[in-house]
Amino acid sequence: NPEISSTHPTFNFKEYMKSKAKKVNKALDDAIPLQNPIKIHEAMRYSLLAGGKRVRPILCLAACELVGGDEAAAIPVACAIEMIHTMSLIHDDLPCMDNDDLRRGKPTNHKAFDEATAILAGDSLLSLSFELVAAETKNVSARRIIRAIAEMGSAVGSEGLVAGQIVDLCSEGKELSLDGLEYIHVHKTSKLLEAAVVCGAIMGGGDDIEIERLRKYARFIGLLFQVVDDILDVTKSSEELGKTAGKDLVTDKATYPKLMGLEKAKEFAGELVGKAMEELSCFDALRAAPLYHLADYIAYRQT
Ligand code: GRG
Repeated sequence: NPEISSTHPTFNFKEYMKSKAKKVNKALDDAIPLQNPIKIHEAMRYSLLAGGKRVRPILCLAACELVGGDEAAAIPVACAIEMIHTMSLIHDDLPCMDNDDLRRGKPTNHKAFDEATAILAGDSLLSLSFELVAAETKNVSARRIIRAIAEMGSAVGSEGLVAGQIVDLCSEGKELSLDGLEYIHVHKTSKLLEAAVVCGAIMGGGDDIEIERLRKYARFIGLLFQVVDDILDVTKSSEELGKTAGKDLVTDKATYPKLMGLEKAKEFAGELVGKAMEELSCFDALRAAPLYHLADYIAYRQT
């Protein structure tokens, strides 16, 4: 999108993403040494270091720096959020859930290892995420660390990811309304993106007004992420099939294009990216450039 690049001509988004992802990958690698018992640490590292886009930890670091914090203060929580995300992917792929064979271009954890190991790898990533924030966060007050830990907990539990997953599982084979679909996405996707941004702002020393504005920004981009995912599913499979109707228009799964039509879904995505960017307007434009670009990237990505 050339519009967003002309707003911040000095900011190189591609380089920014590359350098932040490199730092995150190094910190994740260091956080889990290949120690005894080898099998569990191998399984944790297998999925964690499998090369995701690292959108959540990058959002976390960007929010920390936007409110004037030092990136180092948010590295442990950024890694923790990626660990929670990876845990949710491992568990989501299990035979008792989505039963998927491939993730991040590789066999899923339970295929590469076995089901029991995959469950345990997820459990230990979740546990380590909280330990890391409590034990490794430096130069941040205990109050702020505790506040971030509470955010993480509510994002994962029965009011967060787990809520989205259980409602998703229970609605299989049933007709979903637009509100029902939004509930699932807000919980399965937005909650963790929200925790990433909010925890970054907490560690960076943000005040309550800044934190709440960034929370709203994250909610909009979380929903945006899913609406765009649904649109890409339709447009990609249409291209592949050389037809006008894509995969989601012919399967049972509820999606935005299916419930509101492709054009309206695209309009909705446009509205969400606008609303997300509006939440950034009170911040210094240059400092907020990474978060503007991240919203833009989520809206206009092709994969
Ligand atoms: C067991 C406590 C506990 C919780 C897990 C399984 C589950 C509950 C929740 C499912 C959450 C889930 C799989 C949500 C989908 C999230 C999503 C949008 C994934 C894709 O994210 P990307 O595109 O992936 O950022 P990469 O691979 O790039 O990181």
